[in-house]
Amino acid sequence: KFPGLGGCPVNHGGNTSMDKPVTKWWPNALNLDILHQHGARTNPMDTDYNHRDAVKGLDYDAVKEDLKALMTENQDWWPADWGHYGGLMIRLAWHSAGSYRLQDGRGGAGSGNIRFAPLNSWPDNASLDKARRLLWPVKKKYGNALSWADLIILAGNMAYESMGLKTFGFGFGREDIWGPETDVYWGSENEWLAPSENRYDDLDNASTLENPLSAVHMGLIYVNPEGVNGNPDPARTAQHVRETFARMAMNDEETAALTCGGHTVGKAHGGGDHANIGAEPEGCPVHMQGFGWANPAQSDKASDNFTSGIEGAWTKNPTQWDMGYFDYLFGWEWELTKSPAGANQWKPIDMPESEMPRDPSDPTKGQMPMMTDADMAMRVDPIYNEICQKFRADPEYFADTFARAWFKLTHRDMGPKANYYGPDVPSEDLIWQDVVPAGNTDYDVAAVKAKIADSGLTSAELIATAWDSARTFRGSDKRGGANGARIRLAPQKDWVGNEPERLAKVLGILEPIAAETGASVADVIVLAGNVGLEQAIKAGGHSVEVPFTPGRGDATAEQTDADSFSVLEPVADGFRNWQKEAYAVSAEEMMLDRAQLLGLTAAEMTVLVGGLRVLGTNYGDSSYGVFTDNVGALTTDFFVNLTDMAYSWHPLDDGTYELRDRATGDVKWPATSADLVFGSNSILRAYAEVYAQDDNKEKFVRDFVAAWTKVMEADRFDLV
Ligand code: HEB
Repeated sequence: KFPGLGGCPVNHGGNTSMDKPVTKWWPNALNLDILHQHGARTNPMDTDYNHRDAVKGLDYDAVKEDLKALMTENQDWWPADWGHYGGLMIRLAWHSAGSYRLQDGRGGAGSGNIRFAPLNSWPDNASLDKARRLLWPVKKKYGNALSWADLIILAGNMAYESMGLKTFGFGFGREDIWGPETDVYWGSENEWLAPSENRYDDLDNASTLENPLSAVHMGLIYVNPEGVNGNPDPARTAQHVRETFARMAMNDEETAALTCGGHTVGKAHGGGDHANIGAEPEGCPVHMQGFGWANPAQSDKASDNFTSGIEGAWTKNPTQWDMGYFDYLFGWEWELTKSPAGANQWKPIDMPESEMPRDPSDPTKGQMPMMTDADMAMRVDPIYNEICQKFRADPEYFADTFARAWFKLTHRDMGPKANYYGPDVPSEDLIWQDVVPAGNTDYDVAAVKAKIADSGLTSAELIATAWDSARTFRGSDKRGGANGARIRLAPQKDWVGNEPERLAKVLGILEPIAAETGASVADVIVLAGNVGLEQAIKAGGHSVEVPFTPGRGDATAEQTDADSFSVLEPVADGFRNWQKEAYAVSAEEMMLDRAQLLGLTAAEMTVLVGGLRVLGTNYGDSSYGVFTDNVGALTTDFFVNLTDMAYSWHPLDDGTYELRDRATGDVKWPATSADLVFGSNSILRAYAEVYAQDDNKEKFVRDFVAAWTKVMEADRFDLV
């Protein structure tokens, strides 16, 4: 032993737990880790694993049969209510899908993220670990062909089918991730279910909920079932139901269908005492094996299951798809009461035992049904009430509206229909799928390029237009992008960020070229970018070809749900050094967010920004960050000059910066923080240095072209 080396002899120099990240000292640094999630290092599948191909090998009918059978195979460690797990499986599917939010497309069922923190441990997801353990034998049996993400939604569908609802369809295509998503902002609170005031400007105005959040509390999927901040008031709750569901792209009718159809089956679990319930899966001691919310009062009787603290079923026959929800909601008067666990809920006045649903573990006994405050909102809110009356009068209409809304809920984050596979994919096109018709591939690409080159448009105009058409893509829900050429339709053509005048001029020239050559406008816009880029590469002294794959289609206005496109509007674009107005969030954070949605790595973001600056494609032709005297040539000048100690850097009062000649003090170039961050952030600087190096001039061009092509093709789901 070396003298002086006392203390613990065990080597624990590895930073092995989450409480002391090495970067904790600088909490304001950019979190570039969000660009590097779910890589080859986390994925245990073989490198040639292809989910689409794997699904082809699945015995789909057998999976469906196994799932239906599982619904009624009781397990003593989590007994089935009335011998049927359908309600639980539907809640699992709904909570997986329900984390989706329209504003940034994040959340949703598409990745199996509910297996990981924080979602696996959200208070609102209590007991859903039981549902996944019940599904495990099916996952184990069908293996790689059946992702958890697909399985969870399919289980919800099979639950409904086994209870008598004809579902609208099912698409495979959700590939699992293997660790927590690090990019999703779920709110700033440090306390589960912290008061809603934290995330609203004005709690009486539901629309003031902080964007892009779509739940009223940290750790919840939507609204508090007991009322706003736990205070029952169905009319007030209705406003929050409306807002939170709108934030996942659901209108009033879909919202009412989902809520009523969801609670047509299953029950709430609150027979015990919340205080005795153990830790959530992520917080459990090792011997709990991630089996959370341990309940000391649990027996082999389903009536002991504890989840939300609310207790009771919503209908008389909670294992059947029927109209029972409306029969209760409108057939009885309701009064406020408390569950055995002390939760606020509503109870029917003077309901005889014969009218009640059965006790979940004893069919000889009736059990008092209940409504949550959110259910009462369906009755009390005039709009929801009217919709419910329509449903009540027309059970087929209710079933169809529900089935469609359920399909949308469980598939919306998968993007266009090209991403679904399997025999149950519905053939009907749905407006929210952002339909793009198949495009022509049979035209003379070289001839189109020649016409573009002769059009008189500058390379900067060509490149900026192509970029603008593609940059709306977001991998979160696979919406946006160049395919469909929706940039020529309302609302996109009028977005300030698209420079409507320049756009109209460019499209006025490109659209006739498309018409003459048989290429789609979408293809011509991307090709135009490539033509501009090839000119700039040549001007920079290199010859690198920009790849192109024809086949994009042109969507029509009828195929475009204009309202739901407003969320794709860029309010800032660090790649074109622009923001619509001043925001509380920094320009570089917004750039990072966009890069993450585009699926870029930090190196790709770096090479794209540095390249686009010298191409002269800044918004409004501004000179921020254009660190070159040779605008329009694709060179490494941005990086060379950013890292050159010949210049000094100076903040100005308006929030922008200047690079000055260190010797003379002369102002050389203006800059924004979205430029300077590539020199100040040590990680980005490392990439900037790579591209400033003398030996990487050509690598820079190749890397730029690769990243450019990745963005242009991010939405080419048809290319698989
Ligand atoms: Fe629901 C359950 C709430 C919506 C489906 N929910 C439940 C509960 C609660 C609630 C609290 C109980 C849990 C326990 O277990 O305890 N929800 C709610 C709210 C809302 C809702 C607040 C908003 C309005 N849901 C919903 C939807 C759906 C649903 C949308 C679908 C579609 N839920 C459901 C189900 C259930 C529930 C199925 C049952 C579960 C069992 O059975 O387990």
